[in-house]
Amino acid sequence: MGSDEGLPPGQYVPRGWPVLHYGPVPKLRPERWDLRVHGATASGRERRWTWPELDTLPRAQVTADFHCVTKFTIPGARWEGILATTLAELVPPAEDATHVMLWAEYGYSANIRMTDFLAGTTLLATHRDGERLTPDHGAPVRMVVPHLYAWKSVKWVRAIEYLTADRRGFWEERGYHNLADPWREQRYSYQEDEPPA
Ligand SMILES: Nc1nc2c(c(=O)[nH]1)N[C@H]1C(S)=C(S)[C@@H](COP(=O)(O)O)O[C@H]1N2
Ligand SMILES: [Mo]
Repeated sequence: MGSDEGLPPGQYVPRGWPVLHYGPVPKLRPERWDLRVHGATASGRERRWTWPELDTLPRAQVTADFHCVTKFTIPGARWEGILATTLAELVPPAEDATHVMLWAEYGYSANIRMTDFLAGTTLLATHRDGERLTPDHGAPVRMVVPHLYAWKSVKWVRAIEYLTADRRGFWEERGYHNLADPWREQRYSYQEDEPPA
């Protein structure tokens, strides 16, 4: 293990890039695949992109550490894909949209605040470190929310739902922290009742 300096509390740098998820790796059916932005949109309508259509959206790169709540941190991952802010320009959220639910294949989900979605480093990633994502790391597209614990970085993402009230996602319903800031070690839901440090 290298130096843990500069990492959030309790984190370490592992060898390689671990694969971590609940359930099986979904099988990709490109002809049936789409990505939807729905819920509390400004227009009241949803938008949907097929796989070839998604390829036409403007692309960007984000370099950031990636922190799993099981305590490994991947330092300096170079992600490439479509910024969440780009999606929000294409499909503006309604004025009263405060949160976003990220939905994956098989119903895995994670909730984040609209401010997390619009943070500027949140993206829909297709590549990491210059290589296309492999199926076990979330291909064809995964969310990356680098400033939060990685269970919020939903692999195999299929839908982005704007919400006008917060709702807990898959792990948030099962004992994990609603906000998941690694710098505050917001790991477990029981910490939500603690006074801020
Ligand atoms: N769809 C889906 N996305 C998921 C998960 C999952 O179970 N299902 N696990 C999360 C967790 S807990 C982590 S740490 C990261 C791991 O990403 P990696 O396997 O690319 O390292 O994916 C996140 N995204
Ligand atoms: Mo994780």
